Amino acid sequence: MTGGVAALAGVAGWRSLQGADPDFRIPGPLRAVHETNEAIWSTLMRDDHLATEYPISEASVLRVNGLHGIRDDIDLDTWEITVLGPDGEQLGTHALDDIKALPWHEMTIEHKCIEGWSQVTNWQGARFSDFFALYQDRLPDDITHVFLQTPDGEYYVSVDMATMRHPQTLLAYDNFGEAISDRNGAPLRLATPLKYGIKQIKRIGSIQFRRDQGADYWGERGYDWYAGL
Ligand SMILES: Nc1nc2c(c(=O)[nH]1)N[C@H]1C(S)=C(S)[C@@H](COP(=O)(O)O)O[C@H]1N2
Ligand SMILES: [Mo]
Repeated sequence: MTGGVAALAGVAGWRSLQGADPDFRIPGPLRAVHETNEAIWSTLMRDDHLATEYPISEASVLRVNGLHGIRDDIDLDTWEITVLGPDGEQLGTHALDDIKALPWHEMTIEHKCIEGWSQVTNWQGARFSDFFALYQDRLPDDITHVFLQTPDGEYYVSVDMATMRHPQTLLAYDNFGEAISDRNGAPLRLATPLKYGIKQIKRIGSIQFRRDQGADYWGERGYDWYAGL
């Protein structure tokens, strides 16, 4: 009896998902759950709340997972990132040395993938907040999100500004004192223990400061947009 009711509820639930008006290509009811998560987690997350860090002896080079936007060879000598403002205007470009000129930070954190695995790993690079400071004066004060894309545009993420400005959100170029490998995201990737792996884009090609959420590769494919930890 209970099973039968549950099964019926399941069918009804599925029908209502199918019939729902898709916005951002996610059925409405699912999106509502995601938005509730976002409200809860963004309230819990504070600048002074730091994710756990681990001794480096417990860490290992991250297993490679996800090759969207990084299958082609990359010429590390000519790579640069393009920085865009909210209306798509180009604000600047940077070679890796510009990022390396920012204060160096290191963290040994747990990387969590929504596929159900996690691994303690080490990242070294610049805080995104220090990078943002290079542009803050030239940006309107209503920037709410950052949109990052691979050079070929195949993989892209958007992340809320509170996460991007958190001290444990890095533009990472090294791990364990060595350059990040190509398949782990050379020459520059996002690293943060505040989000699942899906947000930690490898091989950043462009960064846009936005007034709205912006596109998100896995968000558009039904995963929780906020992807908070
Ligand atoms: N460009 C790009 N970045 C990406 C992905 C991807 O497919 N392409 N996958 C994401 C996912 S799901 C995870 S778990 C992490 C894995 O990083 P790793 O390969 O260094 O372990 O990268 C993230 N960043
Ligand atoms: Mo992942």
